[in-house]
Amino acid sequence: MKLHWSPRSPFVRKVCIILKEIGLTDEVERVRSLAIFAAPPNPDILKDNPLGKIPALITDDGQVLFDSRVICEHLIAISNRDDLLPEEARIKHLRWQALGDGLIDILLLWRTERGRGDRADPVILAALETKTRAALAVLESESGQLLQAGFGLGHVSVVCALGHLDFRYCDCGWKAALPGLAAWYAKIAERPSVAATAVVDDGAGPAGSIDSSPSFTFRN
Ligand SMILES: N[C@@H](CCC(=O)N[C@@H](CS)C(=O)NCC(=O)O)C(=O)O
Repeated sequence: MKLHWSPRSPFVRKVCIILKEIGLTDEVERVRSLAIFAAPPNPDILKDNPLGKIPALITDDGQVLFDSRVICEHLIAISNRDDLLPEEARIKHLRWQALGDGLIDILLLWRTERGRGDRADPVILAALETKTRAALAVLESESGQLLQAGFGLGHVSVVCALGHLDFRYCDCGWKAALPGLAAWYAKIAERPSVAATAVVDDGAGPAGSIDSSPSFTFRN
């Protein structure tokens, strides 16, 4: 299998966590693929994914799979790890996945908009901040359920969203403001598949030109 991959991408990390969980990490050739929303699409990615996004997985029988949701479901289906998306908790996990993935989308858009400097639209910036706070508030209110439920696809997505928040907004203070979620995150971060896939900035691409200092702070 071949995976369009980046050590910074929270969506790629979802796939990497599932690969670790099912023991297939070594079966995958990782291709460092630079995907930037506000730049011309990478032709190497476009060849496999017309949306120009990562992750995209090319399976051994030549299927090209995207996006992370489809790839994760495919990997779970070919493994014997039904517990990662159990029938009786399927909707619960898919909903958490929708929330985690949606939060990642918002955080990525927010950074892109801020990267426009003086041309950034204050209405868009404010809307993205409001949605970020709202999504995190829901996750805080559900942190007890996250803790109790067996580890699965929903957790994967939420932990990747929070990892991305830590990566790009490390000083925003969410852990002090959202103690239930922070406690769950600290526990899940010890899980081998989560620990082994921690986000790493390899410095590739023009990302350094975007101001990545936190633009918001949590207050209780
Ligand atoms: N819904 C997609 C989102 C993938 C995504 O947005 N990936 C980012 C990298 S983290 C990307 O490729 N961005 C480039 C672009 O949007 O053109 C998924 O779950 O895989």
